[in-house]
Amino acid sequence: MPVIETNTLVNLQKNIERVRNICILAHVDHGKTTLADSLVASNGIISQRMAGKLRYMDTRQDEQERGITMKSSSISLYYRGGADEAVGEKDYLVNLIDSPGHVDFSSEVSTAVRLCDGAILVVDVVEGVCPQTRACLEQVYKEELKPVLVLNKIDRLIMEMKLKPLDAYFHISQVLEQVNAGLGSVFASDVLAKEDITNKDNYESALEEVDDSNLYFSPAAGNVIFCSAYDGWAFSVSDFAKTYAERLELAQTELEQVLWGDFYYNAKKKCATPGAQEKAKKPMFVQFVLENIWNLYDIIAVRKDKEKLPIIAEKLGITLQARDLRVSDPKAQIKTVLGQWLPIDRTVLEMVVRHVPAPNVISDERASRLLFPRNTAIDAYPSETLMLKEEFKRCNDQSKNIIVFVSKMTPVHISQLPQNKPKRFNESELQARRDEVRRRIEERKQIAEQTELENLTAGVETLNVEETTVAVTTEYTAEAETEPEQTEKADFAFIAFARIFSGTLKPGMRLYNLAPKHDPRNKDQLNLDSPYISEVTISDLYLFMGGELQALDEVPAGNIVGIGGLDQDIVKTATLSSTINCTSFSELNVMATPILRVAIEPVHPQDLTKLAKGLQLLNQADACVQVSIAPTGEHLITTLGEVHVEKCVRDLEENYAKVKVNVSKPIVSFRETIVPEATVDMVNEAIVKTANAKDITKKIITFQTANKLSTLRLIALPLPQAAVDLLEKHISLFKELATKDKGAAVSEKYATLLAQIKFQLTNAFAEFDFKGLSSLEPAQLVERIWSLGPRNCGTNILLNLTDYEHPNFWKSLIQHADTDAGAKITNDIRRDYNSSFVNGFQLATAAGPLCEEPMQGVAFVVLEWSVESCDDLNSKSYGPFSGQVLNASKESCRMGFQAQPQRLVSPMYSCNIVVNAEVLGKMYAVIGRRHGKILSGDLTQGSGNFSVMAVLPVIESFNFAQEIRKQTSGLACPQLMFSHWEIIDIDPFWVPTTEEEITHFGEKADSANRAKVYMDSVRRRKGLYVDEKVVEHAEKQRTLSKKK
Ligand SMILES: Nc1nc2c(ncn2[C@@H]2O[C@H](COP(=O)(O)OP(=O)(O)OP(=O)(O)O)[C@@H](O)[C@H]2O)c(=O)[nH]1
Ligand SMILES: [Mg+2]
Repeated sequence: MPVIETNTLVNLQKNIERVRNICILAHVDHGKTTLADSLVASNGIISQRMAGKLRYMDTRQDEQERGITMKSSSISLYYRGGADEAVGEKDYLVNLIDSPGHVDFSSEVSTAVRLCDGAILVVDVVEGVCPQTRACLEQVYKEELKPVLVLNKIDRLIMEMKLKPLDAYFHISQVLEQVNAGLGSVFASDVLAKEDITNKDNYESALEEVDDSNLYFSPAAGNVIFCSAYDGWAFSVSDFAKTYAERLELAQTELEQVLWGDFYYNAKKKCATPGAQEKAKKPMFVQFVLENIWNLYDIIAVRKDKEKLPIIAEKLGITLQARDLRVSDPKAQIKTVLGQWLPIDRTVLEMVVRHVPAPNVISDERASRLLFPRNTAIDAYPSETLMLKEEFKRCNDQSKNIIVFVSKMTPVHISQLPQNKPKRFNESELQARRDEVRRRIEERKQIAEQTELENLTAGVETLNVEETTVAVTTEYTAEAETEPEQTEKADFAFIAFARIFSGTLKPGMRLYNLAPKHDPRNKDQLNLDSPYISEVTISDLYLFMGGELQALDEVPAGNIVGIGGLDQDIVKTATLSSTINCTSFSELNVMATPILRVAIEPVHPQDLTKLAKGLQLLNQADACVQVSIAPTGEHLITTLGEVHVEKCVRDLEENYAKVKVNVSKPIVSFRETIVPEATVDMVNEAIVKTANAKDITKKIITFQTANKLSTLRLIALPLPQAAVDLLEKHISLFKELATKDKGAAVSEKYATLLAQIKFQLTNAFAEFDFKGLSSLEPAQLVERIWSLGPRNCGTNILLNLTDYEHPNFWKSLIQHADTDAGAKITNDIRRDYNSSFVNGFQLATAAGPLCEEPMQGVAFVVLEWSVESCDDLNSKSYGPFSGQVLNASKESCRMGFQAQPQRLVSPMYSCNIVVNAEVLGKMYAVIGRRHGKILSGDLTQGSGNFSVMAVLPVIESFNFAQEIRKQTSGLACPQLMFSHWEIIDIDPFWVPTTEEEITHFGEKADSANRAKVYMDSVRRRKGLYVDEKVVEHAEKQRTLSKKK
């Protein structure tokens, strides 16, 4: 295949109907990059023979070394349709983005998905649906992409698992079912989330009413490909339907419907009949498809029967070169034979072109979702903005309104930029160069002859040699001097990875960069003085070709493009437009939140400024890293996992900061909570409670402000788990509503959602044990919620049971933040100190007493709050009264918390590990040692492997992957993923009290208390007081020196 000229691609960019933007998604190692290789080879960029081995899209050195993709990268491919009538013999441009499958780089997937209209979902048929596959399905659904399913690594069923065609068929059907079940559950949860489930009857009807017939993957619907990316072949059922239509005397379209599924071929009646399994017949897919492929593998790879090869080739209608027949490697031969018979590039690209819509086919819903933020009413936008949606849907390259979305900033070494690369010469320039070189050689020859003659006569050869060496050295040093200066400038340029949604982009254009807070509904913001609008200049445009870039003169709407010159203006994502009436694009759907934090410091303190600069660049280059500075002055990076930390450190050391750095042990966040009194002690003996211990009033805190003019009484109680889960689930919603622009109306949808949450919270409150302190109904209690904390959105509740009437929490979320949310106008003096009280609660919940970590699941029930009205409130001796109220509220919350049994809450990772029976025991041991729990460990059907699902505390997870790999001789390779928060059910302050406990643990309970160890490590890190004795028994210490 000849290399495709850039011109061909550029011309196709203008023909919007012929453009397709797609990404390849899958779980790690399912074969995305291998598949991309085959498609790249179809454009002659790499050779067919090297496809699958080269992994062309993995351009980073560590990607090649580790064999995993770490970033998403794009390439533009040319495809000429042909085989399919719908596609026709036309030229197409396919912009393909390869994405990483490792969970640590999942936000790179989000950046890719946003720019595309379709996705190739790859699933390894042996491993089946894995956690990231589900996450990808969710992304595809949320971004409304048209997916195509590729069932990859079919060759492993033949060569590795040695399955018979019929068993393989059942195995593949199971995998397909799994994928569809995954898609179904994403779909169901979305439908249910939209419905109003406060009405019980709705629950059933919601799912029944929606049409999901087009949702699923099915070979008959033509959106499933069977493939072996490594062996270079792939087919869809229509390929075989075409071949067999004539022989079986059936119409091709009819055959497509029955070739997959429970149909067998009735040779007598010459028709496809359903019920193959019931009648113990061979399904048609086995008879006409799988058996053929199994046969070829048997002849070529198992029996290595070279004589049969030419006969097979003739039957399949392919030509084999003499060289192909001589090759001794059976894998290479498979690739030649099956690759020609069922070419992977043609099958995949054909399906993509047919299935994935062109960029100008954007549904109304998708356009609205991209352009308008979720919680706002669309009607409130000015007509200019609403009109943009129409242009956006048409994807018009002639439009004067330009809309561009930048999903990430890609670092590119400046030597890779086309303007810095040596220019390609055309033929006449080349000829001129050749002449010039020839002339110079002639000249040098003459000079050499001349000098030789002179030297001979003068006899001073040695001197001459010295001179030349000197000359060479000076030249070299001159070069060496200039080089560091260049690197000082900037080694990397950041190229914006973007898609044009409307208009045509040209270098030199000036556009507005619209910050996320830019809102055209707000008239005050619709002028250039708005702080959310800045102007940027487009300096260069590029076409992404894997690791290479090609300069472009203009790019029309609907295409993926690289934009230069925005380094200083954009950090991660941005919306660029020629009009300020455009909205800022909605945020990317993130699949995972970064939780692994490490502190970074330079080995040599003088390099600190370089490190700070490097961190800034890293922040820009990596979509999922968060860079911050701790209050203690440490530089922190928050990442998605260990592999991600390694990548960031490598980038810092080699590219961005160029200094050696020390990386701290990971810093893990904890949470603090309280639990109901234990009924059994640490040795499982029932605790007999004294009347005193049962007395709940002992737990009520009474606190007075310093000037004694305000008194409050409160108690801390553990919230029911259902309520905690509910609040946790909706944290982002509360956050969004709490920080929303003042005056902005909330959309109808959000009001319904809040009503639903209120309803569910009422149900959860039914379990709330108030210890007889309140006789209110759950629904009334929900109304009495004063605030959530910390930051107005956490899982802790401030509950007001006093006679004071607080501003209604629920109404304040929906309405204007400044109005007193429906509360009656009162002259209650406490109203003036309302915010001080709430802020005290916010501060207390943001940093608990155990180790200053946020609280979780605590209800602070205020039983009394009085303020004596008197002129002396702000008297000088005690400071402002509002400050005193804040302090009183904060301190009493902390004391109330301490009056209850306290616990640490640890973040937990979940991991899915597939191992064989031999190493299962070792793996259990590793998990047990790290205080993990096995949730399930089932035998996977047909493979003798166990699929183990486990959870383990994040703090115990360091080097877990490495240890497991070592213990199982590299057979198991777990991926850790954040799963949930779990209470560590050990009192950090526990000391043995009952007789049994003392017998069991000893008086001092020297065996380490895990919760205390965690707590102390956090306290030590934060420089808080740690209650520990360095020397326990000083008098018992003795010197073990020999007595003489
Ligand atoms: N047997 C077999 N191996 C395959 C096939 N496709 C890919 N592989 C192998 O699977 C491994 C992973 O392939 P990659 O293409 O790097 O997988 P990936 O999905 O890009 O992985 P990440 O980018 O890290 O998520 C490589 O060792 C490939 O050689 C296939 O069809 N058959
Ligand atoms: Mg890859």
